[in-house]
Amino acid sequence: MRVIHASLHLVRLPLVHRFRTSSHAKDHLDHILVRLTDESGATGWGEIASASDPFYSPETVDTCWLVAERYLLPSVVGARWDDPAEVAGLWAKVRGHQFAKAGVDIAAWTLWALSGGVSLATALGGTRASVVAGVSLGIEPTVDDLLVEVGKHVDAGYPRVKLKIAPGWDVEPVRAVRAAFPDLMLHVDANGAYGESDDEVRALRALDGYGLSMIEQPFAPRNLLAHAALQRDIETPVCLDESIDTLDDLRTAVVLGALKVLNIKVSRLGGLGPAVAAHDLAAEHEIPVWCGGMHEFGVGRAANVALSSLPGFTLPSDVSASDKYYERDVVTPPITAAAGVVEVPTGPGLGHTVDEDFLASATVRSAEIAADS
Ligand code: OSB
Ligand code: MG
Repeated sequence: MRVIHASLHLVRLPLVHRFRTSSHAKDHLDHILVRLTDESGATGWGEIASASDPFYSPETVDTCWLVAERYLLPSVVGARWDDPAEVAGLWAKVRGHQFAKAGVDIAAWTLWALSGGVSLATALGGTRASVVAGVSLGIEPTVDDLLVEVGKHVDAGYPRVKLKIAPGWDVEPVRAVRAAFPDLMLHVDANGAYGESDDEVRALRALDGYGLSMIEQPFAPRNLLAHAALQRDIETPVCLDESIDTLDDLRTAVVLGALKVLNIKVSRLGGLGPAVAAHDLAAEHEIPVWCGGMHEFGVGRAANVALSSLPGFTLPSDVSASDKYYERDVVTPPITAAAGVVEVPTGPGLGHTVDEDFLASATVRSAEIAADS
């Protein structure tokens, strides 16, 4: 396989509902779509799902654009490779910048699957025909507003709800949601907002009494020791998200006892290849995994669905339908869920077509990189 042309498309979509986490609030998102074209004219799409600001990860849309345009795509365009797992080797000297790498990696996988006539899920080793989706709900202005949001998604059939928490917005909303929905599979995600003060650790320990399926990333990303200490004190599994950017991070966290559950995000790990490797390593240690999201547009969302079809993804993934976030998605058909279940496409490649006319109308900026000969 030889990619002879690549393009980047900065695309803006409005969100149907304002999303607030411990660090920020968003009304629209800008993601970068990556298109790779091979010698036969076949195209593979990927998505760089970085946030605009460096609050979840150090990367931003602007750093991703710079790194993809200056380093990643020039190393891929013109190079020969047989397997998408080799593509990361083309940019091996580039440290970090996982989100930027992930977008190009996804495009290479979708192009390869399409050319081989297999679905992306099959190319990755997926075994499930459908995946169970959960929803991630942001911090709401009031507990009553939150209860309305939870009710809406429970009514839509989603079997698992995750709530964003932050110091001061934790025990009270969790108690209210648990009282209203006693049997709901519920978990919380702090995005690293807690410190190790007595008050903040006490609040986290208090959450142990609400039958949560996990507490996700309570402490800062590099603070594995605090996660290990909390996990020793509580029954609820600690799940790591921001702490795990590489397989080395995962190995260290396992040795320290810093997690019982892993959130696998394609973007955070730098692509589908490393995401599959993290799935395999977690399985060796009997750590259940699920696929986290970054409010992906349809391209990244379809890649998350394909990944979630691997056997170790035994917990519901953040792969809710496109319409939870966007009025109109960049792919047709959009990703849909019925009673909280998303079917895994069986057609070649991504299984969804990029709507190029709509994409053009929502594109803010683009760039092209072509092979010299
Ligand atoms: O921590 O999982 C997170 C969105 C932006 C940044 C971080 C996170 C999230 C989500 C979104 O929870 C989940 C989704 O895409 O449905
Ligand atoms: Mg998270």
